[in-house]
Parts: sequence; structure tokens; C-alpha cells
Amino acid sequence: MPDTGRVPNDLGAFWMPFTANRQFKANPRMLVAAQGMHYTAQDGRKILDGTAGLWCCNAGHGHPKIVAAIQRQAALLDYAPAFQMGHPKVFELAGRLSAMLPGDLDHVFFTNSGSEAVDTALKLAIAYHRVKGEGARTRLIGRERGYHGVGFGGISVGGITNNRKFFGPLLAGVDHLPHTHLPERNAFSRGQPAYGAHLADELLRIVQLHDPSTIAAVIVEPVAASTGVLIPPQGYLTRLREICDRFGILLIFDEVITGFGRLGTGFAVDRFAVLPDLVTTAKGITSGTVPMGAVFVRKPIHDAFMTGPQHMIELFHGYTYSGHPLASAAGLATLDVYAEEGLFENAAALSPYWEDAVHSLKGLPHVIDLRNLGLIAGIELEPIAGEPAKRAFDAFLRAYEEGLLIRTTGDIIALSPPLCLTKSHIDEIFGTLARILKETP
Ligand code: PXG
Repeated sequence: MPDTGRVPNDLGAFWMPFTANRQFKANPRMLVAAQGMHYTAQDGRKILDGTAGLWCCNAGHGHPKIVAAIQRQAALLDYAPAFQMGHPKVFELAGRLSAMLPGDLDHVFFTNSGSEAVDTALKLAIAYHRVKGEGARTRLIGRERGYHGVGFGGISVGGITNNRKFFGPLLAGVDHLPHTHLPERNAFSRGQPAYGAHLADELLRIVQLHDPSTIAAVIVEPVAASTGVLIPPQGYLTRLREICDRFGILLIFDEVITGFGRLGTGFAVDRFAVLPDLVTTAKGITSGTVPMGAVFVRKPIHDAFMTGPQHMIELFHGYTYSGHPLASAAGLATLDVYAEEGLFENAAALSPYWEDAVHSLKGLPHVIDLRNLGLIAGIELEPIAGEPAKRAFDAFLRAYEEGLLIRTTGDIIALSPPLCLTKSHIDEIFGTLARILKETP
């Protein structure tokens, strides 16, 4: 072995995802344990989790029921082939999940991440039109500032420039709706902004341009989270649904973040009373414990594939770990915890208190907008001239020092705590933030 000069615990080998690697490795922030609402840092400090990990640990950390279910499953059945074989828990989980979704969102396709769920949904949309005899419907419509993970499908329909510009021409035949961020009209809105439903009509322009017979699907996040928390204007999602219906276009809601109680309802589908054709999820499906994603599919779409000889595979798509036994066990236990502990109801009950706490930051230095829905908040800061993202990143470092985990994107702070939080956690989150903002240069 050549001498690389690395000490055994060198941080060099791991190329960290979506991370300022050099900054981190010069000054690491290591988490070594987690329980309930808190992480424990390597230096022993408790860190209040203001972000549910990465928007995923909705049941809080280290829940004994979920931990035990995963441990039991690992000992009982570590893995079963996902193709042409099954295991009981994945069927039970699919049944319970589909019962949570309204309407005829009756079928579930499992993946291992949100990115894979998005790829799966986009492929399903194109394949569905083909099996229905409309093979020309291949175009996919996303939205500016959308985040749909990092697969080629997801970055193609996504609208975050940095996630796209390094990676070549991406998928062909993709177009984008405009984003719905209108701070000049909607800054400091509480909940859904009043203005902006007309932006859904931009879909009409896109339909005109390409002809509806070429368009397979529209994909949007009901609440755009990663891009900095953009809450849909009142009536916007309903209008998108109407236009899709008019032209035979499938509507995909990417609920990787909004699913599993984040908005105080099971899904955004319930919150906004709009029924899409496909719904992508991940994260909260296992409360972040074991990787899992899923796509919910309406019955007519599923049924359109169920033709041909019985022994033939109906859909040439899937993953080695689709519906993995450990993820399935974690998912079942997580659904139990959500129900038994009323966590979606807790999120709903605390939402008004959360909203007041968010908007209590109005008037603090550099705060140019505050946005909220359910247990999500976006706090937009005025960038430092010539140094975009620096002010929010400094606030992130400072918050971590003070025992609070927040997320930032550009100069926007995003908050999304576990759903098991209490009013005193909310007071602590916003008390710490207010102090930091007052002292942020
Ligand atoms: N769709 C949406 C709407 C997402 O938010 C994905 C797809 C991709 O999921 P995976 O499991 O492939 O990462 C996401 C992921 C953040 C942050 O802080 C957000 C995500 C991931 C990591 C960080 O904004 N969202």
C-alpha cells in the first residue's frame, strides 16, 4: 500500500454531498447520537433539531418502537429479492399507505429515495400514455426553482440553476412553468399568499406552444421547499389541476417533503384538496430511519399496464432494494407512531403558534421575508453585497454553536422540525434565531 500520509480518521476520503467540503473538514460538525428532538454533537453538546434531519425525521429521533421494528426485521429477514418474489411487510405497508391517500391513489411503487421516486413517476407518466396509444406524449413540464432530487429526470424538470448547469443538456423535451415567488406582492404572507393563482395559466401558454398531444405530465412540489420555502398562492394548485384535466396531462405532486404530516395533514393532497395522478414521497415514510421512497399511482394508470399474457412483466422498472424488508418494517412502525401519538394532529395544532413565532421575526435586521405553512418556515435574509449565501451560512454556523440545527439555501433559512415538538421547542428555536439575527452583521 502506498503511504498516503493519511491518519486513520482522516476526513479526506469521504466526498460529502451538497456540502462545502473544505469548510467542513477544516471545522467538522459531527453528530454522534440522537434522541427525540435533539442530536448530540461529538463534543457532547445537545443540538435542537430544527430541521428533522433533512426534512425527514418527522417522528423525532430514536423512537423505541421504530428502532425495535428495524432490529427485529434485520434478525428475521434481512433481504428478499424484490423482483418476482415478495415478503409480507411490503404488501402490508403498501396497503396501509394507499389507505392514507384520498381518491383512487390505490397503488404504490417503492423506491429508495425521493430522486428515484421522481424518476419513477416521470417514467410511469410517459409509459402510461404509450400503453394507452398516445406515445407522442413525452414532454415533461417542471417549474423554475423546483427541486425534484438529483437524478437526470429530477434535475431536468427541476429549476435550480446550480443543480443543472454542470450536467450538460439534460433530458430533452422538458419545459418549465414560472416559479410562484412574488415578494413584491406577497412578502410576509401568513400561510398561502393571496396573489399568484394566475401563474398556473402559464401552463396554457406551454400547451399552446408544444400542442397538448406532446405533453405527458406536469410535476410540481405543492410547497417548494428546498428552493427556500415557496408557499403556493391560493387557488394555484386547483388551477393547475383544471388545466391538466382539460388537456389530458398527468399531474404529479412531489410530496417528498410535504408528505407525512409536514403540513398538519397526511399529505399536501389533503391540505389543498387537489387530487393529482401520481404522488412521490420519501423521507417521512420511515421517519428518515431507513432509506425508502414511494410513488402513489391512481388506479386507472396502474390498471392500464395490467394487460397482456399473465407471465409477462408489466413494467420494466424497479430497484434491487424496492420495498426492502428493513425499510418496510421501519415504515410500518413509523405509521403506527404517527397514528398512536397523533403527530399529524400535533403538527396541525401547533401550526398557528408556529406561524406567530415565525412572524415575530419581522423587523429584525436583514429579514426581508417570512413564509410559513404547517410546520415549515422560510426566513429570507438580505444578502451581503457581493457575497450571496454568506449571511445565512454564518447564521447556520452560529446557530449550531448555540445548539440549534437550521438549514439554509442561498440567503434563506428553512425550518422543518420533527412533528413531536412542543411550544417550548418553538420558543427555543425562535428565541435563538432572534438573538442570532440581532447580532448578525
Ligand atoms: N423531491 C423533493 C421535493 C425533495 O425535497 C427530493 C425529491 C429528492 O429526495 P432524495 O431522497 O433523493 O434526496 C427531495 C429532497 C434541503 C434538502 O435541505 C432537501 C432535500 C434533500 C436534502 C436537503 O432543502 N429534498
